[in-house]
Amino acid sequence: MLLRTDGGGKRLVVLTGAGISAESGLPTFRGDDGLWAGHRIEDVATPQAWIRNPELVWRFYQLRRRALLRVEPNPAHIALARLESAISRMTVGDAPDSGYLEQWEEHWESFSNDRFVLITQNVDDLHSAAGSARLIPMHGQLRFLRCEHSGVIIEMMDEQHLDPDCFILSSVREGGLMRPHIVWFGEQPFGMHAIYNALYKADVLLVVGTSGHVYPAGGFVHEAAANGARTILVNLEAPQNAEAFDEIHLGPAADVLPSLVDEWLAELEQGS
Ligand code: BJW
Repeated sequence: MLLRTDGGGKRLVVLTGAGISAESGLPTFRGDDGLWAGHRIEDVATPQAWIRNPELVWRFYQLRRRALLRVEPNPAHIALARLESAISRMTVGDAPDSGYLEQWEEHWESFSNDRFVLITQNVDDLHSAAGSARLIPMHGQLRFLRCEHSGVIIEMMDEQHLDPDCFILSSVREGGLMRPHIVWFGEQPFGMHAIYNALYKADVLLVVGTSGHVYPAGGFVHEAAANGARTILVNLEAPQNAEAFDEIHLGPAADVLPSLVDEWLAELEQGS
C-alpha cells in the first residue's frame, strides 16, 4: 500500500516542475519550444542580468506575468489537489498576500510536519488555482513583485502593473525598482528549511514534470531516497536523474497522474 501503513498514514512529499504545466499551455524551459529559445538563460535569469540589462529582464518577466491571466490548471494539478485533501489531517492557514519573506517562511514551516507537502519549482500559481494549500513555491511566484531595497513583496497583477515598457518604482528609495519575485541562478531558493524538513520525514516522494537539471531540486530525490523514501516519477521522458527512482511512469502528466491518484485513493479507502 503506497499511502498507508498498519500504524496509520504515510507522509507524501511531491515535487513538480514545468512539465506539469505544459498541458495548461505554458512552455517548459528545456524543450524545443522552451522559454529560453531566443534568450540566453544568463541574459534573463540572473541577478547580474537584472543589473546589466533591466529592460530586457523586465520585459521577459512582464510577458510571462501577463500570460498567467489566460492559463488554467489542468487535470494533473487538480489530481494533486484531490490527493492533498484526501490525506492531509492538519489545518493550514492562508498564504500571506503581501509582506516579507519571513512571513512566507513561517507559513511553510507550519505544514512541513503534515502528511502532504507540495514543493513546486514553478512560478505560475496553477497549483494554488487548483486548490493546493500545502505548497512551497521554491523559485518564487510571478504574480508578486519585490522591492529591491526593502524586500517587501506585493501582489501586483492589475493592468497597470503588467506593462512591459514601464518599470514600477520602489517607494523606498529614489531610482529603486520593484523586481520579479523570482529565484534567479546564484540566489538561494525559498523555503529550504521547511523543504529539507519535509524531505527527511517523507515516506514517499512523487516527482512530476521536471528535468532534474537545476539544483537543489534535482538532488531532492537522492535526499529522500537516502532517508528511506519510496521515489516515484511521472514525466514525459526519462530525465537525467532517472536511475534514482524506484518507479517511473512515462507520459503526459495530465493523462498519467489522475489515474495514479485514483488508484492510490482507492487503496486508501479500502484500508480505512
Ligand atoms: C512533461 C510534460 C508533460 C514536458 N507531462 N512531463 C553545478 C552543479 C550543481 C549545481 C550548480 C552548478 N552550477 C551552478 C549550480 C547551482 C544552480 C544550478 O542548478 N545550475 C544548473 C544549471 C547546473 N542553481 C542555483 O543557482 C539555485 N540556487 C542555489 O543553488 O542556491 C544555493 C543554495 C541552495 C540550497 C540552500 C542554500 C543555498 C537557483 C536556481 C534557480 C532556478 N531558476 C529558474 C528560473 C526562475 C524562474 C523563471 O524564470 O521561471 O527556475 S531556471 C528554470 O529551471 C526554472 C525552473 O523552475 C527550473 C527547473 O526546470 P524544470 O521545471 O525541470 O523544467 P525543464 O524544462 O528543465 O524540464 C521539464 C520536464 O518536464 C522535462 O523532463 C520534460 O520531459 C517534462 N515534460 N512536458 C510530464 N506534459
